[in-house]
Amino acid sequence: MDSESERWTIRSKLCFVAAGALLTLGAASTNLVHFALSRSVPAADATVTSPAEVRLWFTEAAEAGTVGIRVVDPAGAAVETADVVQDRADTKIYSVAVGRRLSAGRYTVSWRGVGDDGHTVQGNYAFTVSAAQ
Ligand SMILES: [Cu+2]
Repeated sequence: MDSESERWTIRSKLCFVAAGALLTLGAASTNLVHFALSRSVPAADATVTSPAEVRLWFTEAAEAGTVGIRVVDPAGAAVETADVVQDRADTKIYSVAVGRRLSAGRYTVSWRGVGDDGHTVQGNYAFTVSAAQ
């Protein structure tokens, strides 16, 4: 784990701890819901043909320049992707074009971003590229 991801992890944990404390105090409101992933294409755990892009819908627009999207192949190697693009019509949507046709197997998408509360949030999910294409 490089120091960059370590920092994400530590900050995310702090974020969850802070939110837990606030919820305990009965201060729950939608403002306390962190920046999060709401939907994706390919969807989590979906089986698809090789996607031309990975598109993520977040619960809010992230702070400028903070969204990272990485795709990792079944062997654990990074798949080459283009720069992250924020959708102009819906600023909560971010995508990356996939640089090559993906062979069959299970791929992991790792994402991160900084929301309104200034906390870095990260997550990951997997999808499968089918052999029959
Ligand atoms: Cu937070």
